[in-house]
Amino acid sequence: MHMKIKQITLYKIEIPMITSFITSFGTITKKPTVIVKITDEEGIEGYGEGAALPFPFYKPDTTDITMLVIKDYIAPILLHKEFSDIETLMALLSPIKNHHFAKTAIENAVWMMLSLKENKSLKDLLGGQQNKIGVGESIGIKDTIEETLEEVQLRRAQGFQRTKIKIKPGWDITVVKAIRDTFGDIDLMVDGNSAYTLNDLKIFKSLDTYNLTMIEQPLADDDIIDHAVLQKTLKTPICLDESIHSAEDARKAISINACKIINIKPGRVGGLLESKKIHDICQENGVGVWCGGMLETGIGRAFNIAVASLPNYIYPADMSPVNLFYADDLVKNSFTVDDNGFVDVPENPGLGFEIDRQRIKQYTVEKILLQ
Ligand code: OSB
Ligand code: MG
Repeated sequence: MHMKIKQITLYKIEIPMITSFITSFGTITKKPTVIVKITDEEGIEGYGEGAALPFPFYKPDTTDITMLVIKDYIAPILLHKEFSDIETLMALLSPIKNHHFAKTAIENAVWMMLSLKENKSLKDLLGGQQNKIGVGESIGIKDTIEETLEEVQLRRAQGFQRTKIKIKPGWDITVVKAIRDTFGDIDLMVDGNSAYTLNDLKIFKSLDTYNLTMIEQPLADDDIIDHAVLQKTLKTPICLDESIHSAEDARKAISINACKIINIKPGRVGGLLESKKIHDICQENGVGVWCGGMLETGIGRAFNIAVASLPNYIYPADMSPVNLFYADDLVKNSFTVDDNGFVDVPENPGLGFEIDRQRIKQYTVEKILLQ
């Protein structure tokens, strides 16, 4: 399939959040995002999202850096250049180091374009096999344990399959204990977002007695060595998030037993193709994966849903509906979670959801046309 991008439109979007999301690295009260629209010579369009955070406290990238990298580095490489598939697209972008959120925005848009041109769903293009994916909620740090218990109760009643709570030193064992005491043996996990070190071994030894499904990214994002040391002392599987940027990272982490599970976020690893490669290497090594999120709008979430249909996505995804965090969405028929905690994987070509151009316009705070 020959593709050539004639025009890239960059939108910095800001939809008001209806609730803050508190993690060990900071509080997210505003979540601007980057939407790209690409147009080819036949007028076919693709949309993608680069869902970096507004600050460099999760990964070095930010929303503004993502805008800049697309404008000054990705667009000059890609515009009017012919390429045949996603592999060649990513090879063209490979001189740009990291900046995975920016690459993901473009890569997503090309997947959507390809899906329309080939008249095949994203799921089929990727080789997905699951028609629906299980979903859990990621619950931010709250002021009180009571508030946390209420949220767990509400989401469980709505069908969400597992509960993930954000932890930080001082907000870990007591919350886990309170949830276990109240809800018994539910599917429960914690996410440390790199807030701990090996000096906190006592905390992990205690968490290890609560039968958690996994402990997500307890230690530094650049330290798979210490994660391997920690994993050796724990029964609870460690899941890596921030430490994994590529299939190569996954291979290395698996080879030293730094984790037993990997959270794959397309935005963090540079798109769906790299996500699939990580999925494959994990599958070959008996390491289960699941789809994480970056509080994307319905556009970014659509790509996450598609890739999560691959067979080795065996744990529930962080796929809360967009309206849990935002006052509005950029697609008209946003996904919903059913009573059993499943989200349907679209079967139609393209994004699978209808883009709401009027909403994109309404929430755009900066627009750049590149051609
Ligand atoms: O560590 O998984 C994380 C959100 C922003 C940054 C990091 C993380 C998260 C989440 C939210 O946990 C998951 C979602 O998008 O629903
Ligand atoms: Mg995480």
